[in-house]
Amino acid sequence: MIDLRSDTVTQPTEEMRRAMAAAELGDDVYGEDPTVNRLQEMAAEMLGKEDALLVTSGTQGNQVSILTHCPPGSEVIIEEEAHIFYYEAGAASILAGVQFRTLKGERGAPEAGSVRKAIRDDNIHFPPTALICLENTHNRAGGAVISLKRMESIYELACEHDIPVHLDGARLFNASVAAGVPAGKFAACAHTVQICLSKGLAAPVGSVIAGPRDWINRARRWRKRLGGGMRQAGIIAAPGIVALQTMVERLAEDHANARFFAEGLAAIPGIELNPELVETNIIVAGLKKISADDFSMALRERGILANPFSSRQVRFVTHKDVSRADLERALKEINAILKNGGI
Ligand code: TLP
Repeated sequence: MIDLRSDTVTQPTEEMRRAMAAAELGDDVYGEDPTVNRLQEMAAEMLGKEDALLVTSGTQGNQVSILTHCPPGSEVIIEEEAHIFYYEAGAASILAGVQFRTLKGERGAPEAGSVRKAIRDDNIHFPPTALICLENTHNRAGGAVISLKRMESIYELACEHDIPVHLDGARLFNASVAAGVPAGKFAACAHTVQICLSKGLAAPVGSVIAGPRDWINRARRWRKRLGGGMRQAGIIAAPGIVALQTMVERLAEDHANARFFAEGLAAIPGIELNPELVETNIIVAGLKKISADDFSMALRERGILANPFSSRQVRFVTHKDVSRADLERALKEINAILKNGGI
């Protein structure tokens, strides 16, 4: 199977497996796991934040962040297709008791002007605005990179209004490598940030949230409440360290492969796609004559996995476990499927 459903499917490297076996461990609920502590220090430094915290997943990292930032009954400003709003099963409304104010984005990025308009005045009728969320790269915008300039303008505005910014940086290193901007520069446009170790960086489990020290201390209690206080978690942190040390620059290969694949797809009649818009490792292709469900099923029969993205769109994600040769084969199969008038 050529698995293009997500970069979450990546297998850990041999070095990661060795690091897991050799990891020095302790009970992390007591703060005594030296490997977890090392990962947290490393992530905080890379992101230019005071402190960091290992969490079980990107979703847990985002939710712990919202819980730590927002009182119940407050409002979160967010782009309308952001993962936190679109794909986290309504967690923030159940857990934190917040409501979302969604904004239209331009390739995932709301305009600073629309963010300004969405910030609530102090009025007894209104929920107070407690948080602004950004996502970089933006998943449903096809892995689009939100420019540093756009992030800076939103951050500046948020600071003027004393509202914190949380960055869902599940794929922040993809943005960093694609834009040639250090991750810390993007992270500097947010008070808190979540990064995933288990996507393109290929660690098996885990995310890290980073921010001010007192905020991380409060977040640690929320993580505990959600059952995310893990014990000998160095087993998970060890491959995370290898991921941060060895897998970041490699993301450029995924981006080059994605562009190659997008160009191949765009040349196939029946596919609608502008390869120039593929900036990182996510490709969203439009289908002219077949539904996404039927197309995904036909792909599966030919040994290729991809996720439907909407009724007429399919998402492909490149990662370390798909090669250029795999993508060439996938293009041949897709050509054959669409030549047969669909199936
Ligand atoms: N995204 C997954 C699915 O949930 C859609 C994927 O395959 O892309 N933020 C962003 C921007 C994400 O893309 C994801 C995962 C998360 C957060 C959540 O991370 P996990 O899966 O670790 O909870």
